[in-house]
Amino acid sequence: MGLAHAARLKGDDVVALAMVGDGGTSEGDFHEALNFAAVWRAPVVFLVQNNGFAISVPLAKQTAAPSLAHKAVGYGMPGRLVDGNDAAAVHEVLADAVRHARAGGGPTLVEAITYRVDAHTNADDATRYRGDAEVETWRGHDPIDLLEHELTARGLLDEETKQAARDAAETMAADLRARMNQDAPLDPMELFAHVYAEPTTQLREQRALLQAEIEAEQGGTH
Ligand SMILES: Cc1ncc(C[n+]2csc(CCOP(=O)(O)OP(=O)(O)O)c2C)c(N)n1
Repeated sequence: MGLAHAARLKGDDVVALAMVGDGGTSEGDFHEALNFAAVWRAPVVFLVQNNGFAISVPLAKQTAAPSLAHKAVGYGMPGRLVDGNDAAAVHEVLADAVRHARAGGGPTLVEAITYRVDAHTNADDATRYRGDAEVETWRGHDPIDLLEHELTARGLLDEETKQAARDAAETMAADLRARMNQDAPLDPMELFAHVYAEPTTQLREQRALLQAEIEAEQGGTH
């Protein structure tokens, strides 16, 4: 929201896309951003990826609204609900919202309905809070499979193009992993810099503790 507003003040032709999860819509920042965006008619599109869960918390415990898109009404902006597993539909709705923002119409709230078929992280056991049947149903609605099926049925995708897309994706992923592994190691002591102009007593104590730990480790006593 801030970026979109700043861009407009500077006269830059920018539309910002802000993405948030269903759980994220319960945060105060979400409401403040939507409110300011609508009041200032900022060129921003809010995309809520509603995958049903915030880690283990289901949507019913995040909101009592009929849908997350409904929230747009209260802020005074258009709200759109779209099948998040239908790539063409998502593209259509977002393109519309971007055109609306670019023309000075202000923000749009888009809710894309989807599902998180895997656990939140590898530390999360999703079987504790949902059934297998539900997961299997959604596996059958994989957005990439659906798009592939649709394009193939329309004669717009052949085996060669599919393989080229898979190869390009693999190359991109491998390149990203390689570049991440090349990141220079960070100095852990930097954790304490730039927090306060004058470090607090507590921060100085923590800094000394970490320094001692690092020195002990380097000295081989651990
Ligand atoms: C302010 C804050 N509170 C709590 C967390 C811990 N946390 C990390 S992810 C997450 C759930 C987010 O849910 P959602 O927005 O639906 O995203 P998704 O699970 O789909 O990635 C929480 C509570 C956090 N990162 N920041």
